[in-house]
Amino acid sequence: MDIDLLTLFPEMFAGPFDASIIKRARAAGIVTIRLHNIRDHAHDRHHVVDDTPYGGGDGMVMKPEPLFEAIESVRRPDSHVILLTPQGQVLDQAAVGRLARHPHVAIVCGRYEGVDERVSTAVDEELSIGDYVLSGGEPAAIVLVDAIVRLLPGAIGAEGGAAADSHASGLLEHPQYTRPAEFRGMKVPDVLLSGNHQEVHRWQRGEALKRTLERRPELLARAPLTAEDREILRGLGWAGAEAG
Ligand code: 6GU
Repeated sequence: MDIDLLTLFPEMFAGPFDASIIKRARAAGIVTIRLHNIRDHAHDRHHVVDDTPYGGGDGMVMKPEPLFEAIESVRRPDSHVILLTPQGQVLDQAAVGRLARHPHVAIVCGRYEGVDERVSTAVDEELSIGDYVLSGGEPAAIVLVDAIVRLLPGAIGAEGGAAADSHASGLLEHPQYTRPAEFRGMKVPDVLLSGNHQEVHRWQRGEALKRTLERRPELLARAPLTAEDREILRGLGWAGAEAG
């Protein structure tokens, strides 16, 4: 996959893209990440990329010309262009999975108090990473690139590793333990030491369901649930069996 990032602060990406899974995926040629400074597409003497808002109000707005030109400089017939803005649809794992299938993704990082509305006509999609305010789209781009890259074939060592993670199943993940079997009086559940794989699997599914019901019950409405899952959830006091 090719990823082009359009930003006023390319230096913000140096650390995150040079460590761990993204670093290895880049070294292995699984993903190519290119950084572009939007300011390079401002052609006035001072390379101005923002201006005051029509209608007044606080702060500055990103001008359309440098953004259009920056997008046009990376766009290909197979591109999917994303504008990161708090006004976008909220990212979830299903959207990440969809994005990971595009051969080329270009990501525009919004800044200041906003982006000229006409820029929405130059992109395919507007995304946010959650209902809170960041100073700009750059941290959101790091989140988005990480979530995409780990889904690319070969990016994670163990086959199917990414598929088993939290949210891939539509549920939160079951609790995890490693050695020692007892730590400061806290014991690893006996079933995990039993060696009975069927029992372990049943326990893990039950814990995933219980944890999701307790912490994120709204996820259950959209999670693919078996009849047995629904039976377990009813036993835990779930009221959504008929609705889901
Ligand atoms: Cl994409 N941008 C900004 N500025 N804030 C955000 C966001 C994006 N997603 C959540 N908050």
